[in-house]
Amino acid sequence: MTAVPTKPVFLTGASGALGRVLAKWLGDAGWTLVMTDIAPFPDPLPPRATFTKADLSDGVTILRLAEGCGAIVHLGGVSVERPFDEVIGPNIRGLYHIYEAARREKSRVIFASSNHAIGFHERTESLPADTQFLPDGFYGLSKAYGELMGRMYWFKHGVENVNLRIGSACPEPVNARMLASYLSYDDFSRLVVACVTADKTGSCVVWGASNNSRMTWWRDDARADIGWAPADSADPYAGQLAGKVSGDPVEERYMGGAFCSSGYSRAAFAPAGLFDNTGD
Ligand code: 15L
Repeated sequence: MTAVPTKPVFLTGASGALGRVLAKWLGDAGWTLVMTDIAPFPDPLPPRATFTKADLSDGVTILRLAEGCGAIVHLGGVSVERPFDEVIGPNIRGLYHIYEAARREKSRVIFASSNHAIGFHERTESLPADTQFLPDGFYGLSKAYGELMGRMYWFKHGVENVNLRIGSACPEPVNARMLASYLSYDDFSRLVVACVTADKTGSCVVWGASNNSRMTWWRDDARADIGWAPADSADPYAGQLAGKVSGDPVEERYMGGAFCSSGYSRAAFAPAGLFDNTGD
C-alpha cells in the first residue's frame, strides 16, 4: 500500500476522461485532492476533495488553488489537435501558471505530455526518451513546449517534473495502432501514484504505454527510477484489431497516426530526417 501524500495534490483537467479516472482512484486511496477544470465535475466529489471551476488562463486563481499543494498533476488544457489560437491559452499560458505555482509552492509537476510531441517519428523506429521532438500539430507542439518548460524550471528553479508521454489512454484499444500505444486506465493511475510518491524525480520522461508486446516504439525512460512498471497489455486484443487500419498511408506510417494525416499538405511523404531532401 502506497503512502498517502502529506500535502494535498492539485489535479487539473479533473472533469476530463483521465481526470475522472484519477479523481476516483486517488480519492479511494485516501488522498486529499484540490481539483479544477473549465467544465463542471460530473461525478460525486471524492472524499477530502474540493472542486473549483477555473480557466487555466486565469493565473491568479491557479496560483491560489495550488497553495499548500505538494504535487500538481497537470492534465488540463486542449487534448486534441486544434487551431493555434485555441491551443495557446490553455496549453502555453496555462502551463506557465502551473509552473509558476509549482515554483512558489516547491511542488512537483506531473505533466500529461503526449506521443504527439514526437508524432512524426516513423513506427519502425525505437525511440529513447531523449529523442528529438517531432510534433505532429499545434497540440503536439504545445506538449513539446511543456516538456521544455519543465526542463527550464528544473535547471533554473529546482522544480521537479515528470513528463508522461502518454500513448492512447482509453478504456480499451480500438485499432491496430493502439496495440502499441495503448495505456490502460489502471496502469495510468499507478503511474501517477508512482510519480507523486517517488522520493525524487528530477526532470524526466516516462513513456505512457502498457506492457504491449507491439510497443517497440519507445524505450529507455525513467520508469525504473520512479518505481513504475505497467501491468496490463493490449495483447489480448491483437486478434480482433491487427487488421483494423485506416488505409491512409500517412496515418499508418507515423507514430502520431491520425494527428499526422490531419491537415497534411505535402504531395509526397515527409523526408526521413530533418536534413533529408527526398520528400516533396
Ligand atoms: C492524445 O494525446 C490525445 O489526447 C488522445 O485523444 C488520443 O488521440 C491519443 O493522444 C492517441 O494518440 O491515441
